[in-house]
Amino acid sequence: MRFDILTLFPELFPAFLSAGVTRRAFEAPQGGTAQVETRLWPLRDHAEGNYRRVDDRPFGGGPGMVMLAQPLLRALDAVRADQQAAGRPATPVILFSPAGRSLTQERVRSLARSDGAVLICGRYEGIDQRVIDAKVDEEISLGDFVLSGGELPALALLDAVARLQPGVLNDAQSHEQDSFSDGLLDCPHYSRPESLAVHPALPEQPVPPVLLSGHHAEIARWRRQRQLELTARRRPDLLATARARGELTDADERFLAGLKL
Ligand code: 9WO
Repeated sequence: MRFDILTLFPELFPAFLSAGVTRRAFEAPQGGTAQVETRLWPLRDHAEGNYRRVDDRPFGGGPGMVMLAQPLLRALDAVRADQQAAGRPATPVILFSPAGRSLTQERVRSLARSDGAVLICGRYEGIDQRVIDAKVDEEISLGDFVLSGGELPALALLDAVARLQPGVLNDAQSHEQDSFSDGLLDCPHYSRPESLAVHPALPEQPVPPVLLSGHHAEIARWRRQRQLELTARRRPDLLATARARGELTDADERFLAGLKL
């Protein structure tokens, strides 16, 4: 799969793509191709004139600048020509914007099984609307907040896709990477030491004893119950969805019925 990334700031990407467990997905093995190929398309390379302008003032006036349409259109043409020349399929064009639909793990899973996408990272006050109307297939939001550019959302999407590639998470985790696919929030995690001084004036904080018991069935039950409790308290909407999808067992329902929220 291939992600073509249109950005004014290509230098933001390499450090992220070469760090952590996802690096395995982004880096090509000797003489091979990466599971998640990324190609950066620096938009300034597609700007015209000695000044290589990529922004201009908004028609109608007002503060800030607008990202010019023409460098974006030329870069998109270059991506399509590259896809055609390589015999690769044309992939959907995605723009990151608070006006888009919220990114979900379901959309991440579908992208992780796809041929990839063309990611447009906007800057300034926004991109010329005519590019969105003519070329953008999908607008994706990460939430109701505003950033100064679409690069971080693009990296977030790439990270979410990369961790679903075979071999990125270990096999023990590979069912757990689906811990969102059972639609519930994750359980809490603990490690050494067994008793932790969090502050001199407070008693030491022990790990929940069941986790030290060695009773694997009890540990699994405790974890499931913490997932159910946390999801019921914080995200009752997710619990309702899991229930509607038939993902809650009778034991889950009995536990939830006994919870005082
Ligand atoms: C900004 C914006 C604000 C309110 C309603 C719609 C909007 N669209 C954009 C937009 O496309 N902005 C461009 C990308 C240019 C300015 C920086 N950009 C951006 C993307 N800021 N914040 C995001 C973003 C993307 C996904 N999820 C959260 C925020």
